[in-house]
Amino acid sequence: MRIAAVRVTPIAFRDPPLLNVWGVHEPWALRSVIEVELDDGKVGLGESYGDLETLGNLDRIKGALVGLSPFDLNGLMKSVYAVVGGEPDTGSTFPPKGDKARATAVAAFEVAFLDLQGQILGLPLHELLGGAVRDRVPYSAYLFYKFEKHKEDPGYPADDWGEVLTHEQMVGEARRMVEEYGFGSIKLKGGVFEPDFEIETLRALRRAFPTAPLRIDPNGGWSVETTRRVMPQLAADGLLEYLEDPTGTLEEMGEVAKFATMPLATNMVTIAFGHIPRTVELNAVQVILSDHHYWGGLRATQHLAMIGRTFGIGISMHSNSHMGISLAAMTHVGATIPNLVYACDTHYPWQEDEVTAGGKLPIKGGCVELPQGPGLGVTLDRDALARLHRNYLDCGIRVRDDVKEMRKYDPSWNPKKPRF
Ligand code: GKR
Ligand code: MG
Repeated sequence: MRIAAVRVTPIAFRDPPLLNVWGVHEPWALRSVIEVELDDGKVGLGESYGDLETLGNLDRIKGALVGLSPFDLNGLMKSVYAVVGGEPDTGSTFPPKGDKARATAVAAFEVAFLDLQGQILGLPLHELLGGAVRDRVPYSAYLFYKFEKHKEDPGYPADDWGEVLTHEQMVGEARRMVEEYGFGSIKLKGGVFEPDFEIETLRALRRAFPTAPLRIDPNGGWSVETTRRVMPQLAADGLLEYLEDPTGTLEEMGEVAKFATMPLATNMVTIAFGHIPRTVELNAVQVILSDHHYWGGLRATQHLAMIGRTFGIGISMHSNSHMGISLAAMTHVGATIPNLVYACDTHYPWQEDEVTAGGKLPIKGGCVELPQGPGLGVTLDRDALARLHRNYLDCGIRVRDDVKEMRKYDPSWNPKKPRF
């Protein structure tokens, strides 16, 4: 059984005007859908970023995969390494460069290869990954401050979450998330307003959800000194389960760790295996939010979890705007990681479109059940793929740019970090 064809299709799907430290989400989020087709017609699926650099790399690699066995994951690595060269890791998450670009390309195709392996063997992907230690994977309510609608008419109706710029509006957003999806943990995307304002939002959330673990993620928007100043407020009454990326560098996180009274988490400063020695040396983070899309795939995610066990670092999962192929992959691997000790992030509730057959995967009781079909357990809705690809062609966005989008609202917007 050999690979006969590989297709990479860029897609764009509706995304609400969610605020973060860089600015605001554009009306269209980009992804790519990877199809690896066998000579008997079976199709393995993957999902990755939709920026030009990632698309360029995936396109340049795909020819080299034709003729490989879908079980030949080392052959896949070799093909990727031959094309995406040996630049040093720049430490940048997006768009991925150098090592990150390689890990991103391996991941995109590895998921599709594993999907095929599962289909051939008639086994769900989590069984191929060593078996599930849980039958459902918990996710958290991922709360964003947001504008009511996009600045320019994107040609589709505004989302029905409305404006969320006050504490009360955020509690309303959280209530809806919890009611609709049953989430037990809550994460607030911060770095948007002054830390004192965002902490007041956290207190309002605490009053509304007295027992839910809370987190805040300012995406490196705070200085070490600001984090020191607000630490007593964050620590009061055990407000936070963990504090995610208050500051922007590994060294700064190491400084914060000296006075933090709760675990620190990251998806920004420890983002490659090469960062782990220094992370451990500084005791800079106690939770790594893994992301198979840039750590190098599902098996790399398991390796990361094993390293986490070695050093007493907890594992959870990071998310960007994504479709059901990614959610299925995250859920399969999440089910196999014993030390997945925190509910994972997902942007999924913010997405209205879907590219998988049967529509969006359900999130119930805050969890996604393990897909039971062979491989990933999801298949493509080809009409949806064509529609979302048409969106990509029409929307004009080729690289995500939250800064540019924010300047449509505020021409003087300066995305400098730390902001506070
Ligand atoms: O989508 O606005 C966003 C997030 O801020 C995303 O870009 C981050 O990568 O969600 C991510 C995070 O946890 O840092
Ligand atoms: Mg984060």
